[in-house]
Amino acid sequence: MIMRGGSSKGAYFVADELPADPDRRDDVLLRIMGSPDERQIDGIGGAHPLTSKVAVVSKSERDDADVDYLFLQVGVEVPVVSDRQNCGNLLSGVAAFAIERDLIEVEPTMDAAVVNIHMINTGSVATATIRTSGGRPVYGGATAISGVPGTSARIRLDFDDIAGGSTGGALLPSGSPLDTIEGVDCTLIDNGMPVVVMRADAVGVSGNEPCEELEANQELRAKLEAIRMVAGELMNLGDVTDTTVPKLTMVSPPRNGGHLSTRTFIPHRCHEAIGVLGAVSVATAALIPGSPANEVAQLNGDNIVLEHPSGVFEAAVEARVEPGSVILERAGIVRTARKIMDGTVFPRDGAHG
Ligand code: NQM
Repeated sequence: MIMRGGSSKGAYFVADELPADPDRRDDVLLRIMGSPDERQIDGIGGAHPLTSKVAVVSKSERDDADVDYLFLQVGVEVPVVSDRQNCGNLLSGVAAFAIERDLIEVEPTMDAAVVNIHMINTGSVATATIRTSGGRPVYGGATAISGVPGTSARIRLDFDDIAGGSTGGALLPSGSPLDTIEGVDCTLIDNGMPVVVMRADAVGVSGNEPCEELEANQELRAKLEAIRMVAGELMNLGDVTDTTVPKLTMVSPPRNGGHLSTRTFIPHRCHEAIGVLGAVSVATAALIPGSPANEVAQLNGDNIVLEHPSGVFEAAVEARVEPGSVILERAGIVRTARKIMDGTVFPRDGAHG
């Protein structure tokens, strides 16, 4: 099934429809998406990291989860399928997909389903609350999210205990709220997604530029990549040359009624908006005194509105900030998702390399 999940789009599979062996599975996925090819012309990928994504879903054996969700990022121009990052946008479609495929049952009389989703990539559990009718998902509704035209049914995602999921367990994997890399002050944070957060003016931009302008700025990109390489080591991610984490977010004061302005590289293309868990991590950084995000943010309350290139993203982060520590209580966000098509995909023949 092809679904839009939040502001991304991907192919959703029931796990046992794919080869169990990860190498064979990845080979099939590359041939399904049409990778490697900058246009993904011979497959169903959308020629951008945000539309070259896969969700693999199955019933969960865990007591605290209904379904397991594995996220796979399929390279566009490189023949690489990576499970090194999670994706909160595709996560938005997982509950509806699980109901569509009868992996979970919903009482026909209920108008909502609460689905606990074990996120295999990071080992933590998210709770999705989605609208249902007659035991099936409802996609139509009045909720708008930036980066997606029109409105759809509201999906609430709540996260508990997601800090350090990719980086060894700590919210601040380097042990400090502030590291200086290549002369730039950064907060290295993982509250669901490993992100390097830095001030836009510290890398020579205003932070208000459109994505195309930032992507065309070779000096900026070289600087960001140099920072990312060092940050990867400090964040316990090792050599990150070929991985999609950590992400890089440049922050600046808000300009459009939000609390903080953002521009994010994921990590080589500029995000048209901001990732879900990426946003939760950046919003959390904004709460930490001494972090570059906290310096430029104009906060009031638990709900943090991040401005991004196509609008705003609101994250509710409940945390207790005490001298020397940040105790996270819960994070929640609102998304939408939609079933686009359901059918049979024909992987192209032959080797992908
Ligand atoms: O951060 C893009 C997206 C994402 C990831 C990326 C995401 C998240 O927008 O949870 O959703 O950062 O690669 O789909």
